[in-house]
Amino acid sequence: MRSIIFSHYSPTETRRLGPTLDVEHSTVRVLGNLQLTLWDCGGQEAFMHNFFSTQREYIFKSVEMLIFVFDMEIRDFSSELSYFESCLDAIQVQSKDAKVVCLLHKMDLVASDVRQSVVEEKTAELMRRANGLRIEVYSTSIFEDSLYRAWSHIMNSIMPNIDTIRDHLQKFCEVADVSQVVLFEKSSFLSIAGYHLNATEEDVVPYDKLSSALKRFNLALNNNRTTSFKLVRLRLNGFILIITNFTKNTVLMAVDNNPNMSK
Ligand SMILES: Nc1nc2c(ncn2[C@@H]2O[C@H](COP(=O)(O)OP(=O)(O)O)[C@@H](O)[C@H]2O)c(=O)[nH]1
Ligand SMILES: [Mg+2]
Repeated sequence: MRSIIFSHYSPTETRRLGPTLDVEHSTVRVLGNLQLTLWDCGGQEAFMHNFFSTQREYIFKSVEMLIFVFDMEIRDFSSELSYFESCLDAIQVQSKDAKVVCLLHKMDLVASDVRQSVVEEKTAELMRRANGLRIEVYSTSIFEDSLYRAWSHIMNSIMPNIDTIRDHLQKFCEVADVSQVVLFEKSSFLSIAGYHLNATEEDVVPYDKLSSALKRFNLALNNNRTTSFKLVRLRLNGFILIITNFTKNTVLMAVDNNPNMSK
């Protein structure tokens, strides 16, 4: 997930990545000067044991968000649940204000006819285990748009000033007299925020689909990863869509569902 969102890998290119051992630290820059520090903690038993004993404070102190990834390929969900509970215990002591997100990951490996019931059943079980603590659960797959839905949410909920950005987008939408605007972070294409005005629900383009489509489009344009697109303009019957570089670190999409010639 990290390689796709922050290092421009395609999903198939991640096949050559080996499993994470111990803790892999990485720092990604988003929006220019916002620094996101990711600690990717390997899930093997020996490492987990250390995280909860000798490394407990080192791992769980000063955490802003705990993201617990459940691998849907692993059949033994109950042992994963007991790790999850141990994480919750540790985080509540070491970083009591940390947000908690659970990802039901590799969802593509679950048969499509049982996916919804699997998600509902696992979400209910996680809520029970969280015992009143606020948690959010997303299903994800590196091959699907769901990856962007979950990670946009993750980024938005730890980003400062998100409400101010939303207010500005609302004003932009009104002043430019367009139906929808969405702001994307330029390197990851995660959606930061959006606003729509006088647009029916079915006219509103879902952000996760946009992020995923933009990422694929950019990868296809940009095999050597040195350039990025500057402007996309689509004019169809009763519909104009513009995606453009906006600031140094953002890309803006604007959609007008009721264009008239005077605009
Ligand atoms: N089918 C499927 N494979 C995935 C997904 N995410 C990661 N992988 C594969 O899983 C393999 C190892 O990655 P990962 O599970 O992250 O290893 P970990 O570090 O031990 O958790 C790689 O070959 C990835 O391509 C997914 O959503 N679906
Ligand atoms: Mg890994």
